[in-house]
Amino acid sequence: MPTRAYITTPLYYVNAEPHVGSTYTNVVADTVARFYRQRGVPTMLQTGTDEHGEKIAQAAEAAGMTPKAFVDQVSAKFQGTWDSVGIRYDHFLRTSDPDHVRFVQEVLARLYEQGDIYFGSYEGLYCVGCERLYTEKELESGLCPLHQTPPTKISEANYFFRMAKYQEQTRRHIETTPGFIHPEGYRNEALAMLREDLGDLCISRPKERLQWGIELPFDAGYVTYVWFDALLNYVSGPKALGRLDELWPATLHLIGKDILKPHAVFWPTMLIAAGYPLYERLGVHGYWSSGGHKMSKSLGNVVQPLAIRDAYGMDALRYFLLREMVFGHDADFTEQALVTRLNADLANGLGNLVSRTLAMNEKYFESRVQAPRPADPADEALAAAFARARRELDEHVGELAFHRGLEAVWRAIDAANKYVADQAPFKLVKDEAQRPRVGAILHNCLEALRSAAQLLAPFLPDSAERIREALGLSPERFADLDLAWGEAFPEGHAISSAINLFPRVETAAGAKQAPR
Ligand code: ME8
Repeated sequence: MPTRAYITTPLYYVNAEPHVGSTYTNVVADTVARFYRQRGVPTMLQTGTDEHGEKIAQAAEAAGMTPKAFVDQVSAKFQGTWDSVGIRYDHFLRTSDPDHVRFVQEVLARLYEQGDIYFGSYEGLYCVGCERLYTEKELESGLCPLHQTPPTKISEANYFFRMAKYQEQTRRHIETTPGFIHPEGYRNEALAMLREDLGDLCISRPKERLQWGIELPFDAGYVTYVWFDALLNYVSGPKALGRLDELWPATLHLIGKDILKPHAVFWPTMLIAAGYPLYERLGVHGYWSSGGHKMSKSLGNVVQPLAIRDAYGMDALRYFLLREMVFGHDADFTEQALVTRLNADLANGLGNLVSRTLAMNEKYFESRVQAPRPADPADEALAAAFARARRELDEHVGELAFHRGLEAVWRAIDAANKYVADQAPFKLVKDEAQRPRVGAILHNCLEALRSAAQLLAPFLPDSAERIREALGLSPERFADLDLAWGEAFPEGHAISSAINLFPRVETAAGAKQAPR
C-alpha cells in the first residue's frame, strides 16, 4: 500500500455539460480515492473546471453570456453532477479561482526571470476544439483527428516557453521510470513524441484576439495559453490549501488519451523548469464511444450521466463504467449493454445473494444471527474465496485494472451463491435436527455479504451502505477490513428483513433521450 495518495482528474472545459466520458474519469478517480481511504492511506482527490481560452470564450458568446457568468453557471453544473453521482472530491478547483490565477502568474514571472520565456513569432495550424497546434503530420486528411474540423492557420507575435530545453530530461525520465505512464502503450506514444523535434511551446495569446485568460505578469497586452494555465492546477490546488509539501508530487494523474501530449510532454517540462519534482504516475484511459464515435461535447453524441443515474441508479452506472472498460482501451456505451450487466451481475449475482440470505434468516430465525457452528470444510473454502478476492482486488486496483478487480470479487460472490445451492439450507431446514447447521450456513452467508460489501464499497458506495445497514453493522465496524471471518456478528444480533438491492430491468429505459 502507498503511504499517501494525491489523485487528480483533468479540469473539464466548461464549453458544455458533463457526459459519460468525463464521468468515467471521475468515477475511476473516486473509486481509487475511496479504495485508499478505506485502507487508511491519507488521500486527496482533486477535480474541477478549466475556464479560460478561446473555446470557452466562443461558447460564452454563443450562449449570449459574459464569459464569467457562463463559466460560473457551467462549473456549478459540473460540481452538481459529481455530487449526484457520488464523486467524493476533496477539492474542486476552478482556473478562475484567485489563488490559481496568482500561482500561474508567479510561475510565469519566475520562468521569465530565469530566461525560460522569450518573445518570438508563432505560426501554425490551431484546433480551437483541442486548444492546441497540430503539425501537418498529426492531421488526418488536413483535419483535426479528434474533431474532424480544419484547423485555423495562425501567425502572430507571442511568448514562448523553452520547452525544447527540457525535452531530453523528460524523455530520459520516462525511459528510466517504469510505470510513470500507464499502460505501457501510452508510454511508448509519449516517448515517440519526445523523440521528435518539438520546438518550444507558445504560451500566450494577444489580447486583441482573446481577452478571456490570465494576464501575463510581464506584458499586459497578452493572456496565458489555456493549457499552460490549466496544467498548473495540479500544484496550485494543494498550494491554495496550504498542503503542497504534504501532497506534491501527485501520485496519480488520471486522463483520457486525447490529452496525453499536454500531460506527458508539456507538463513534465514545465515542472522541471519551475523546479518541482515530477508527478509519480500518469494513468491514461481510452475513449467511450456512442454509436461508434468518440463521445464528445463538440460532436454532440453524448450520454448524460444524470439521465442514466435516474433510470438505473448511480451504482449501476459506476459498475458498468468500471466493469465494461479495460483501462487504457476504448469501449462502447450502450444502454442495452448496461441493462444486461445490471441484470446478470448486480441483480442475479449480488442482489440475489443479499435477498435470499436475508429472507431465509428472517423466515427461519426471525432475523437473528445464529452461531457459526457446526462447521463444514465448505465454510472454510468460502472464507478463503473472499480472502483471495481481497488479495486480487488490491493487486488489480494497483494496476488500474478495475474490470479485473470486479471480476475477482464476483468470483467470490458466485462462490457464495454456489455455496447456498450446494449446502441447500432450504432443504436442511425441514429436518429439525439440522437447525444448528442451517443457522451456521446462514451465518457464513452473512459473512460473505459483509465481505462483499466491504470489498465493493469503493466501487458501489450506495449499495455497500445499504448492505451495511441491512446487516446492522456500525460504520466503524464495517470500516474494519480485517474483521476475522465469523467474528463480525455476535450471536443473536438483529439484521433486517430482505431488501431488493437491484431490481431486474426488463427493457432499456431510453435514458439517452429522456428529458432532464
Ligand atoms: O481536455 N471517453 O478538458 P475536456 C473517455 N480542459 N473520456 C472522455 C471522453 C470520452 N469520450 N470525453 C472526455 C480538457 N473524456 C482540458 C483538460 S487538464 C489540466 C485540462 C474525459 O473537458 C477524459 O478524461 O475536453 C478526457 O481526457 C477529458 O474528459 C477531457 O476533458
